[in-house]
Amino acid sequence: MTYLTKPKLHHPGLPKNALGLTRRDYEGAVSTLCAGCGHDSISAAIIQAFFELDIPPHRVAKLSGIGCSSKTPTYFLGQSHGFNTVHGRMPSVLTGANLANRGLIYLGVSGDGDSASIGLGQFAHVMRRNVDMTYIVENNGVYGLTKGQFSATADKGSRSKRGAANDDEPIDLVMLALTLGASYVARGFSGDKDQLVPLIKAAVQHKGAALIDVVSPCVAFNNHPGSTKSYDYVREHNESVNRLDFMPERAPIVTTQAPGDTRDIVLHDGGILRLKKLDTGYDPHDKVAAMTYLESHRARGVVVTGLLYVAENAGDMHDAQQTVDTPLNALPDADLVPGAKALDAINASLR
Ligand SMILES: Cc1ncc(C[n+]2csc(CCOP(=O)(O)OP(=O)(O)O)c2C)c(N)n1
Ligand code: SF4
Ligand SMILES: [Mg+2]
Repeated sequence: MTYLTKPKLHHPGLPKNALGLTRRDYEGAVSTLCAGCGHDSISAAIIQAFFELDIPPHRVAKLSGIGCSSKTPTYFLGQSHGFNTVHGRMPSVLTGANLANRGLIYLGVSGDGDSASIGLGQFAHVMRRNVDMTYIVENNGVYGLTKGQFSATADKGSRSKRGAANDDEPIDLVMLALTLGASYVARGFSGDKDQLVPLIKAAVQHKGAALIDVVSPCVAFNNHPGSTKSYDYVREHNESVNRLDFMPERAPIVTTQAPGDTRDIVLHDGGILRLKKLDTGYDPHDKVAAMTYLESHRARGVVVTGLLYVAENAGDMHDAQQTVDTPLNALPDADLVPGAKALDAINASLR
């Protein structure tokens, strides 16, 4: 059996969102991942975020590659569009889908092997193009599905379950996304749902490429004392740059904190991302400062989490390419096939 279905009956008392849907309507099949896998906590956070955002599930397209992490879209948003692509190739399929139909909400789910090893080139270009999407990397530092080989995000010196040390420098996808031009860059921890849910909600509402690198321990192969992606290591070395609340557009905006303690960021749909500052010097609009902050903390073995960088008005691939507003499947034949005269004109212009 490759997946289990859940009973369809809902308890009548379950809380409903503005669409009259319950949290159960945002779930998928029962997970077959190892008990305690961080990926399952991320699925739960995704379910919570989409439920709270009142998003109709059929408006979402969820895409993934190959890996335990890439299996997870089966376990959430069971009524959404789904495409499980080839290992490391999710970004190009997502880009194509987004170009064809900009009317959907795109959610890419990937692993550290899927994105930082085999799929690094694809990752780079989808960030560089600022494709409008939420891209979640479920980062455990290993190839979980193929039994625990180091991935390209494993920290130098960290040890495998069998004791071998990783000799190579890690790729930090957060740092890379900043360099490549992503307009929303965050890091979360699967064990901190209070931080992760608002990060996902704001990423979904952000226009442009939104990366959330989520440290997600693999309990089967990378949750031992020598690992820097274990539950214990991240709990002991996690430093959160900010705490967030996401407030939908319709919510009244009430300032309850003293000036200087919070900062409101208005997203393109009017939603408000309210940052509660934990580190007083941290400004998520300053990319260079974010990079310096990340690097100085990494050198001390500190895992920095929270919203690290956001550019609210960066635009996206459609703006850059000046595409039509209407999804291609909604364009009339006359626009899609302009006819021989238009073709002749194009050909003439190229002579
Ligand atoms: C082209 C190709 N190469 C290799 C594999 C074998 N393979 C499947 S999943 C995987 C690694 C998955 O690691 P990651 O993306 O970190 O996901 P995790 O299982 O850790 O969540 C590999 C190497 C494959 N399926 N396809
Ligand atoms: S092998 Fe690791 S990543 Fe895969 S389901 Fe088990 S705990 Fe999760
Ligand atoms: Mg992995």
